[in-house]
Amino acid sequence: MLTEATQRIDLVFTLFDANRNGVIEAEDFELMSNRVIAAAADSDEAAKQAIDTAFRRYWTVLADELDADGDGVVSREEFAGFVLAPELFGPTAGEFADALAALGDPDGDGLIERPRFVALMTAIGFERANIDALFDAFDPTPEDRITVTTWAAGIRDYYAPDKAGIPGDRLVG
Ligand SMILES: [Ca+2]
Ligand SMILES: [Ca+2]
Repeated sequence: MLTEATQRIDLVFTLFDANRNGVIEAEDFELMSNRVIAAAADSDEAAKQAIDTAFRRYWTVLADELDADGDGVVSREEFAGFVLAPELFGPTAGEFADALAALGDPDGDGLIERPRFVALMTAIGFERANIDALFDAFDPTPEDRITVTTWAAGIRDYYAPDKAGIPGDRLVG
């Protein structure tokens, strides 16, 4: 496990605890889902449904794998299992990545404009300066757009324990 990956995991816990009560639970994922969908009001219903499904599945997998004492919430200590077994979340993160990237491209041209990217990432809970640094790391076009596939791949890398020096590290710090 690389230090960069551990730092990303810490950030993930803080992000997932959307209602800031110190544990991760179903309500946190409902909050994130609602905020992200609100930030993508002009996306079609299928894309909104897909991201809502992805958020729900993410919580279900998280609870199944990490809620060791079965109290229905994942504590910071229990979340350490995320660090030990990130491969458990690969497929879930992949589905989430595809759904989120699709939500960022309502006109279906395969490109995501910076304002859209900022709106979605802000809704999830990231800081503006880090969001811009990440977007820049994805090597935007002269029109200040990135491709959907670049973003989806970036989200997958973010959850990979053996990756360092990736664009997602711009979100840490
Ligand atoms: Ca919470
Ligand atoms: Ca628990």
